Amino acid sequence: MKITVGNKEFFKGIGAIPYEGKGSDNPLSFKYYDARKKVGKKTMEEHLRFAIAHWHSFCGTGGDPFGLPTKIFPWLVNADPIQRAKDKMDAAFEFITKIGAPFYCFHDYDIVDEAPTLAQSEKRLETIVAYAKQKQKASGVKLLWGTANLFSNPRYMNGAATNPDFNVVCHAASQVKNAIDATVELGGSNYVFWGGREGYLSLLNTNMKRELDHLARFLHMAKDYGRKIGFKGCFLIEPKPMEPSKHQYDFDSATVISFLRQYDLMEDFKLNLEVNHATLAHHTFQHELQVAVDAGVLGSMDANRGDYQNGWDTDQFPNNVYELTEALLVILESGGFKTGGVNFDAKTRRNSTDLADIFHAHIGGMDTFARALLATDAILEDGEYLEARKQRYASFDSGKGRQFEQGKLSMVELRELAHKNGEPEQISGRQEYFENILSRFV
Ligand code: XLS
Ligand code: NI
Ligand code: NI
Repeated sequence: MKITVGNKEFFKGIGAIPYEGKGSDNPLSFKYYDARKKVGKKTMEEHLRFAIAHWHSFCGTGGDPFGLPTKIFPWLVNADPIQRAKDKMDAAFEFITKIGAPFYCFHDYDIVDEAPTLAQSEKRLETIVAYAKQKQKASGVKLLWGTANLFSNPRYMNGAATNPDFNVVCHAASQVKNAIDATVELGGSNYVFWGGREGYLSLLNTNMKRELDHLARFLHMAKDYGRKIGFKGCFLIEPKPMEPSKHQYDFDSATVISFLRQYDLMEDFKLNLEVNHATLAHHTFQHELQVAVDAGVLGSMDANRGDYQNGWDTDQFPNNVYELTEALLVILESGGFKTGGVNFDAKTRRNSTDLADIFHAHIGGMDTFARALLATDAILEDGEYLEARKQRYASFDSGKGRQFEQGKLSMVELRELAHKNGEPEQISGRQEYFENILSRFV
C-alpha cells in the first residue's frame, strides 16, 4: 500500500503509523497490530481485513439530537459539491493509507452529497466513482463493500423497499442500482443492505406481510441485476433490531436467516454482523456470529461497541480484548473471513475534535483486534478449550447416544433407556473453568 496524499495534506504531522511493539509509548504507533506478522497460516492483515467506514470518519461531524456539529473537517469546506467530494476522498485515502488499512466502505451519499434531482445525483456519483477508482489504483486500497443510504432523505421516512408508496420503492431501486454499479466499477467484494427504515413505527398503519414480500422482491431484483452486470461478490444483510425504526425487519441473525430461507435468498446473501446491533437485540455478539456460522451465512462484521448503560447505537471503538476473543473464537473456528472483513463502523466521541483522534481511535481498535487474534490463535492451538467443549457431548459419540443422533431411536426406546439407566448423574457445565482458559491467553 502506498501513502496517498492529495493536493493538500489534511493530517499534517502524522505519517504512516508504524508497528513499534508493546514497549512503545508513542501514541501514534501500533503496540500489537503488525500487518505482516504471521498468526497461524495467515498474516494479521489477511486475518482481519480491516476496512475504514467513510461515513463516520470523514462525514460524521458530531451533531446529535441536542446539538450542532462539533467537528470542523477541513475537507468539508469547499462550496463546490464535486470539489468537496474530491477533498473528502483525498482525506479518506490519506487516512486509510497512513493507518494501513487494506479496505474501505461507503454509502453512495457519503462519497458525494445527494443533488436536488436524481439525474444530477447520478452524474455526481459517476464523477466521484471515477475519482475513487484512480485513488484505489494509486494506493492499492480496495473496496470491502458499498451500500446505498436509504434512510437519511425524508422521502424514506416510511421505509425504502418496504415503503407503502410504490413511487418511493422506485427511488430506492434507482439508488441501489447506482450503488451496485459503483461497487462493481470499484471492484467491491460485497454489497450491503442495512435496513435502517425497513420496519415500522406502528403496526396499526402497517401491513407487515405485504412489506416483507416487497422487501424480498426488491432483494431478488437487486441480486439479479448485480449478477447480470457481473458482480461476483457477496450480498450482505446487516441485522439491527431497532433505531431508527421502532422495529426493524432485519431484527437479528435468526430473523434474517429465516427471512432468507422463506424467500429463497440463501444462495446469494450472507450476513454483515455488527457488535452494537447484537447488544441492542439483547444478544452477545458471539451469539449472533454463531447463529450465522451454523447456517453457513457469516459474511462480514462491523466492529464497534455499545455502552452498557445506554440503550442505543453508540458506535464506540472496540477496546475489550476478552469479548473480542470470544467473538474471534467463533470466527476463526469457522475458517475466518472470506469476502468479508472487519469494518470499523465506529465513531469518535462528539467532543473528540482533533483530527488526530481519528487515528487514536483506529489504532486502539486495531490493536484490540490484534491482541484478541493472538489470544484466539493460542487458545485454538492449545486445544484444551475445544477438547473440553467436545467432552460435554461425549455421550452422543457412541452407543445409544450416537444412534439417537442418527435418527435410529424412537421416543418409546428413549423412555425405556431412561428407566434402565435411572436418574442421570450431575455433570457440571464448568463455566468458570472455561472462562479461565480464555483468561489464561488474553
Ligand atoms: C447503522 C448501520 C450502518 C450500516 C451501513 O446502524 O450500522 O452504519 O453499517 O448502512
Ligand atoms: Ni453497520
Ligand atoms: Ni450500527
